[in-house]
Amino acid sequence: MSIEMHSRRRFLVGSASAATLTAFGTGGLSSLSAFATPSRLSDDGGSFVPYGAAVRSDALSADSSYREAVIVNCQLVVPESELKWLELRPAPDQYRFGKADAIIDFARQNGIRVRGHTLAWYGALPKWTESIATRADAERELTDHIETVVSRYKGAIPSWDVINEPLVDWPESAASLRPSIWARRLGPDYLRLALKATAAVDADAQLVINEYDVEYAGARFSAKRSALVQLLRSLRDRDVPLHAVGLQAHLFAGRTIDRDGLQSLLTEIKALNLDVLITELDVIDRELPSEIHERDKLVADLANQFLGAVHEVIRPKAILTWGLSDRYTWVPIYFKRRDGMPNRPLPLDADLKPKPLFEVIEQFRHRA
Ligand code: 9MR
Repeated sequence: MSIEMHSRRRFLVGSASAATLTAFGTGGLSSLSAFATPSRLSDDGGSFVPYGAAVRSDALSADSSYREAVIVNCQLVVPESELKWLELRPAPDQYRFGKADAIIDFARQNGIRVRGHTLAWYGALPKWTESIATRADAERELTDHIETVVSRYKGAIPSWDVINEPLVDWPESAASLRPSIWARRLGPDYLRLALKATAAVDADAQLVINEYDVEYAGARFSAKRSALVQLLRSLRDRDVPLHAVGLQAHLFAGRTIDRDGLQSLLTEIKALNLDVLITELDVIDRELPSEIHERDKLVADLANQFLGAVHEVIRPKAILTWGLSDRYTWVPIYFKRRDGMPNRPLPLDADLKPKPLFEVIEQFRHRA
């Protein structure tokens, strides 16, 4: 077994009950000492799975009821965009940390843990990265970025989606990588480089590969599962540090969850001694009926089916939804409803009231 084994590392549930309301974004972090609070993943023997959500810095700063809902409900947060290259790297020689710092400051002041998303992805890259021309330049840019960002947040971000969405939609094998600047210039080696660079800076960080479309029935999705397993094995065989797989779980109402396929994937992941996190759960409700009670129930049922299948094989180390409230969700960008009604993909409705999906997540968090 050559993958570093860090399954003992768990998210320690933050003391959200001791949360205090603090101003958001009032100057951000003045110095790195602000990150001194120990927040590494540690062995808490936790009796329940921490819940968290992707958060937006602009909404945290402008919307106090949303901010309160995050404090009350989340043990974990992940910046929805603020740690992506597009936000952090306006120019090759420039880093812009203000928005990410503000989220981390908010989390720290409220006893909430932070996950980092994401270091090596094909998406949300600034235009200038397209001009990275050589292998050596790509290696230098990727490594410098990881060293700068991960060291800045060492101790404050104990878990990173180092790699996001590495595989194409219908992969033939683990070699079917999405054509990003990293894959084009460095080939599959970009995965190893990114993971090793992260581990070199923060040996205690939980390193995660985050992927989507691994839960459904159909040839495309089973190809994705096989390629992902192959990819994980090849990293293990080359001693690449990796601790967990993130299942995004953007669940499409209208697609069928392949219970057996998903469970075989999880069994393979478990056999590799990797942990599992649910990282971006939400339910894309475009195809669901208009009536709200019925729709909310179907949304909850789908999540229940998915989490039930996962839980029979492995207890996830965390459950995060991609947003907390229907007030702030990415879903309508791509999946607007045809009846013109707002999407309802998340645990709290647009008035921040809990929906049946919230109860489903609560049940799984407390299941042994
Ligand atoms: O929700 C995010 C949206 O606000 C951003 O515009 C977009 C591009 O950065 O990314 C969305 O988040 C994605 C995440 O980073 C990776 N998995 C899919 C998420 C939804 O598209």
